[in-house]
Amino acid sequence: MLSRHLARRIASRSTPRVVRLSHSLPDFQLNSVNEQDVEHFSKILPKTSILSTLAPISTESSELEPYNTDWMNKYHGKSNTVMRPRTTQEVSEIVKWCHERRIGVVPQGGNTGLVGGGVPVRDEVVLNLGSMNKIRSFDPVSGILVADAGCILESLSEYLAPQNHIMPLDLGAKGSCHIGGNVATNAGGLRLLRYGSLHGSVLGLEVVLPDGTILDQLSVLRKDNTGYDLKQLFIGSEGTLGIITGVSILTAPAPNSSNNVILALPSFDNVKPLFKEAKRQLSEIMSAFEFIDRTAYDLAVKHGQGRALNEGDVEGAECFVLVETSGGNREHDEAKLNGLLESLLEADQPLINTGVLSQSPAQFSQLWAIREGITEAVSKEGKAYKYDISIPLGSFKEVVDTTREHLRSKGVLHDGAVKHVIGYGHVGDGNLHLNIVAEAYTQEIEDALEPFVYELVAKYKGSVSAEHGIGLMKTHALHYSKNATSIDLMRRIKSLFDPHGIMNPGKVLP
Ligand code: FAD
Ligand code: 2HG
Ligand code: ZN
Repeated sequence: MLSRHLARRIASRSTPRVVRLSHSLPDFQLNSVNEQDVEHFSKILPKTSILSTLAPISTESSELEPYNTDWMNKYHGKSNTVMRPRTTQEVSEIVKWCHERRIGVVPQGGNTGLVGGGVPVRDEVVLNLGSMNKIRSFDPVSGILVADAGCILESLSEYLAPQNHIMPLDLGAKGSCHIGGNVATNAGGLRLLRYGSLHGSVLGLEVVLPDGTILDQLSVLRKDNTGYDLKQLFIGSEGTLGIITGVSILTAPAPNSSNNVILALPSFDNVKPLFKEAKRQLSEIMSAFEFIDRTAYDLAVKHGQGRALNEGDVEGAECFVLVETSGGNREHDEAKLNGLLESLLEADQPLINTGVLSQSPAQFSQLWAIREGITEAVSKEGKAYKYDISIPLGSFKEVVDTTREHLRSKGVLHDGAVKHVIGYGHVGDGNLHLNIVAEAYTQEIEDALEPFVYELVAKYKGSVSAEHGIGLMKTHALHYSKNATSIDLMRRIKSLFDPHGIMNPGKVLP
């Protein structure tokens, strides 16, 4: 018998805490903002859209703190000026001035990034896109949505719901992250298995280039084979090539029927055959296949994410898998999912111990909240070192276990240092989230983790970033996933777009 539970969906948001930046700062020579600059900015923007500790604005520095601190409270900048432009024209004029004056500019969306890319390294100005939050157009026939880059992902989903469409991406940070930030980081998330990456669903972009020029490529065409596809360069460029101000994106028809189930597995070894079987039986209706190891599940429950499964359902479980189906016919889809569950439970050597199937939209959300809430739970438990790696699915557990053993051998796995080493993530995409949860960010732990983790990833011919990007955190590790020729080309592209190096300096490129 399958048991049933209630569920609740929680959108994540930041919880400010104080920490230090443990990286050595990258070297770049740019000018600081002075009072004449602020005077000039206040001719472009209303004073209410500028926060600056300098005259004539003179804001309290504490008001700039949220823009200088990342979601994890791991990275801290020292910007004295934050601007919140409302139009592309305003962005263009600010950037033009910064280009002429050689002032660094950090594009910032919802500031939910997990690699330190959205906050300044030193005293660059922050351009927060939060006031550019209008929907420009939506065509319910083609499903193409054009929106300002500062629209919050969840607001776009809410706008689309009555029009029977959904965004092609979804992530735990949906309540805060911006569509522009999603594009800039090429965010993956929970729907990538079904709808693919933003490299496919983004149809066009409007971008302010580092000299202030507005590049209008806000196409609403599905097909356009006219030479180099420039927009692709900005997808995943993490604000280093320009500021995305508008996004044209292909949304998907809302599925008529969605179901989910959390399966408890006695052994990690069963994940791979389970994935194969789920794909075979569910075929076109399988829309997510997410992995949660036992410690990650326990942390989610401990910190109130979703609602705990019954004791009996989790007993003896080494890990969990959340399977979602989305399709067009409730009866057909439920019959398929029930068929899968029955065959799994009735097998001679069952791959699962039990399954918890949602029975209502509320329960559906409650199950998702366990998986989506792990990041929030981890941040409540301690300070997290986060590695979002692409490796072969069969090696997920090995990587988590090897890392834990390595930390033990280095003497940092004990009370007062590393508390947990956990693994979870997007099995369907081969993307493991390896989180090391510690009491504090310390050099000793960082030295024990790096380059160890990156070398482990290289051993599996994986990627050091499956979805969160390089930001400030991984510039020194880029070479594990990109060869010298690729990095050289990246540098040349960067200097073509941004010869003075003002756009998000110190990020992505080593
Ligand atoms: P920010 O954090 O503000 O910025 C991120 C980077 O993009 C920075 O380099 C910044 O300079 C640049 N940038 C932002 N806006 C623009 C712009 N308009 N133009 C140019 N550059 C810009 N990521 C995933 O991929 N998958 C997940 O499932 C996922 N889940 C998450 C869950 C939680 C709880 C949290 C906190 C984060 C999660 N993330 C995930 C990471 C993060 O949310 C995503 O990377 C998100 O896309 C960042 O959007 P943002 O608006 O917050 O960008
Ligand atoms: C997720 O898949 C996000 O939940 C966040 O990408 C992962 O916090 C993390 O490490
Ligand atoms: Zn993820």
